[in-house]
Amino acid sequence: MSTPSFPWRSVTAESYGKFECIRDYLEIIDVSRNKTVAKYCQENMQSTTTAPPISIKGGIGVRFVGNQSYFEGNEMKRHRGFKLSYALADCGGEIHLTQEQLSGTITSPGFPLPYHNNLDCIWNITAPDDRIISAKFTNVETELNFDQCNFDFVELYDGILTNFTTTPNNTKGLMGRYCGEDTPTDYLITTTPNMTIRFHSDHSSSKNGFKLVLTATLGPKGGCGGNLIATEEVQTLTPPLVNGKYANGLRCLWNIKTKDPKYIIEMKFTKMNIENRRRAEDSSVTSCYDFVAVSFSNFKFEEFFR
Ligand SMILES: [Ca+2]
Repeated sequence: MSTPSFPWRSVTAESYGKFECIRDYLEIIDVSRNKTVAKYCQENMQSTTTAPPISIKGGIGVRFVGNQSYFEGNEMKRHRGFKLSYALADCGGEIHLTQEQLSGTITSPGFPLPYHNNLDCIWNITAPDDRIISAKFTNVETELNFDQCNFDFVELYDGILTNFTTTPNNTKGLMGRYCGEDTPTDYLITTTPNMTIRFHSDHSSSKNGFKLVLTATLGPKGGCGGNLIATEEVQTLTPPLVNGKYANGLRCLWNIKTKDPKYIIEMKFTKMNIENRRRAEDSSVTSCYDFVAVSFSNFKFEEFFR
């Protein structure tokens, strides 16, 4: 992905390419297709100094042509040229969540630029041994196939996959396959400290891709979440505590039930000491950095976890 930055004046992005560059210009070439994808010069850049980012699969050719000035003869040019940045867009890799860095994000290559065709990106995610991994999408926008979601899709697996095949039928440990334009509200959580994520695109048609947030949380074995049974005896519930304080990066979900549905569960908070800060200036619970939420069983509880 490259982001050319120009000292020149330019018109809006929509106008790029409408003018023939007849004097000095910069040309961006998709090497594998041997095709010019953008051409920039003073004639087609008049009101902005930056051009939209570009995502190219394979090699990028950059051609800069400085012709003799019409008005300046052989004198030094008065213009400063251009500056662009470039980097590989990750298509898979190893992600190690640690005690110091308990969360991370994964996106389709070049997100939010449209992804390329014929991709098969595999990410292996590991967390500390006492943790499990939760994943929550913030964006999904891929080509939609209603039947099996098998054109372009994102798959999440519980565990590190071995003997991974590139066919879209590997269901061992599969927690979910996603495609289309509805961002899922699911809160996907592994049973192990490992997760595998696969992004696949077929030979044609692409959209903007996906972004998801990963968190290495504690699991039910660590006192974070699980199924509880309410009895006539009063029981207490707290988050997992270390030296009397809860840890960072937790996503705990408890389900409290009765053995017989005719009973009613009574609950009350007896202590509350939770970080008193919000992400933004609004009053919703989900804007809090740390929070506890209580819901009935038919409530979309997953939406609380980001
Ligand atoms: Ca496609």
